[in-house]
Amino acid sequence: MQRARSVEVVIPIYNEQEELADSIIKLRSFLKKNLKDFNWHITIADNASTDESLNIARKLKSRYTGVGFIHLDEKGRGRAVKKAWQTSRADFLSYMDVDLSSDLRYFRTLITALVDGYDISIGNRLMKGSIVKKRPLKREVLSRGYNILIKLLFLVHFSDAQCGFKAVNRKVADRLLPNIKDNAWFFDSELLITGEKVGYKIFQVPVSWTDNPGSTVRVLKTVSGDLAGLLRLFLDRPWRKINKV
Ligand SMILES: Nc1nc2c(ncn2[C@@H]2O[C@H](COP(=O)(O)OP(=O)(O)O)[C@@H](O)[C@H]2O)c(=O)[nH]1
Ligand SMILES: [Mg+2]
Repeated sequence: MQRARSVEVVIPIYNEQEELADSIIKLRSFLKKNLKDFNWHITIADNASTDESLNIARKLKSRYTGVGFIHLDEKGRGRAVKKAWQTSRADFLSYMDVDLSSDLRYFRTLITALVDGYDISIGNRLMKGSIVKKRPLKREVLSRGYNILIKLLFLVHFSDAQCGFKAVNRKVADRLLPNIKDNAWFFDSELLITGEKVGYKIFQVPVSWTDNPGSTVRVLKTVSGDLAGLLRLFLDRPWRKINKV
């Protein structure tokens, strides 16, 4: 019999003491029920939380099988996802936001796309078939504008760089990830732009997204980080130096 393939589900967190336990319990029972044919594991990836998050993560690890955590001192969601993916030996590496804004029922599709040969699989809130609830107009407009800019600058085909619901295969984790420089919010965009340019195949899943009002995103700071990141990629064109195989 073929060995069951393994999936790492990373939950990056920063000061999430309110939501962390409920989300992990919900996610774990979802995986138990819907990913029986995979060896799954959850990693809570905390950096720099100053609330009770780390203690809660510790308790969750000791109480539930299949749950672990890592802790980093420096902030940055990209840093946390990168470290957790690079530490894991799973066949497929995924991450999702702790607020479970993207409905879990799309998670299986995200992973089976990789089983079917895609290299990167992403949730998409802007494509036909997606459902978006309670998203503030400002975030919606910024998101659409940002993704149009990416298309114009880099002539790529994916259309939602920033949805917190993504997965990659082992090859991407081993070969592409070490070349991704951003450690904060631009990490996702850099991974996708560079990935597509290098020739990795990207699958997009239209998701059902319910916005969570407790955002950790500082919009202006994030926008300026994103624009600086786009400029860096546009000038450096790092994909020219990356070998896919
Ligand atoms: N590890 C880590 N996670 C972070 C950091 N900043 C935000 N996050 C997590 O990133 C996810 C998305 O954040 P959220 O505030 O929901 O973003 P929004 O939905 O775009 O407003 C959540 O799980 C946050 O806890 C950080 O510095 N480090
Ligand atoms: Mg959110």
